[in-house]
Amino acid sequence: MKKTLSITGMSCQHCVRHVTTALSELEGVTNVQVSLENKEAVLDMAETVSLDALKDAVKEVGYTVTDVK
Ligand SMILES: [Cu+2]
Repeated sequence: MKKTLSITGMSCQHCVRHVTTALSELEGVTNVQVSLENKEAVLDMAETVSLDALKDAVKEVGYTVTDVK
């Protein structure tokens, strides 16, 4: 299942790396692609992954998910 997360707070490639790592570490999440320009993360996830888990992982490293599509 492909998801696109809109994320606020990312300002440089360090931020991109933090978010990429945080999301990639979640069980069932793969192919994480974070774009600084588009302020979003695109990823594949298993149906067992909850949207809250995605949001919490991003929040824990200091950024905010504003939308999930
Ligand atoms: Cu940064």
